[in-house]
Amino acid sequence: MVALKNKIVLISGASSGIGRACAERFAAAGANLILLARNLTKLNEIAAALRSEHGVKVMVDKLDVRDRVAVGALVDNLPAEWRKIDILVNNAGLALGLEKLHEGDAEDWDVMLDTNVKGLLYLTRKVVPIMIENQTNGQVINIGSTAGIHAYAGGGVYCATKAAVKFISDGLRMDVVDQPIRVTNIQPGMVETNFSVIRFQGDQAKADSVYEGLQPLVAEDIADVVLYTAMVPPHVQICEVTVTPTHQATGGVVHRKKKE
Ligand code: 8X3
Repeated sequence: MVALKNKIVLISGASSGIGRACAERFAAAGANLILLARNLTKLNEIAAALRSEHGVKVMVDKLDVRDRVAVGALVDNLPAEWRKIDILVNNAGLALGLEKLHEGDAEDWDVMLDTNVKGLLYLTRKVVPIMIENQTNGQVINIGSTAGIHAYAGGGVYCATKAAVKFISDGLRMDVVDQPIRVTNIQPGMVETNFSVIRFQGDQAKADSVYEGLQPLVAEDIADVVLYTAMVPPHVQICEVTVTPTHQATGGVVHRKKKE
């Protein structure tokens, strides 16, 4: 396995959930981190904790990946010591609403498509050329979803964004096949983070009901898979990983324990 000490890992959406758990796992492995998210206060707190706990270097920046100009400026203005990005974790993403498509909110669609698809594209477009320039076994690790494999009712647009992540990953893998760069799409099923709370605009009871009667994954379960993916030898490419809780077979096929 490859040591991650002193590697540079850029993580989008790093202030919570899977992104934050990835930051913790990579820091524990000795990697230096560029953490990006909209919430700079949270990022600063996380960075301070990781620096003191693991002695790694952490750079933070406020970034909304939907802002193409800001993404470009951030990458273009990275100090030289931070420019040699080894691993890009495209994690920023969200689901909004669970209405029927014909009753859905077009503004929610814009946010999901702009963040999950276009934001991922903007960052990838800026970072992959650096990896090619450096020829240092770069890795792009995208956080897709089981929602990108099977659609579910009320999730049409969200599922479409995650299907896009799958096909962007597959297309990029072909485009860099002549380069020492690996591309991975990790497709988690149900992970209990703030994902459902955000989807239901802060309605905690509704969010809790998503995971009722089964043990969902936690963010660290996915971060462990991300870390493993980042540690395989340079001749190994993990193309796709699907991870679900034991009692979730596919998107909608779940077994829930009945309440006593
Ligand atoms: C999250 C998986 O099934 O909750 O991407 O949409 S699901």
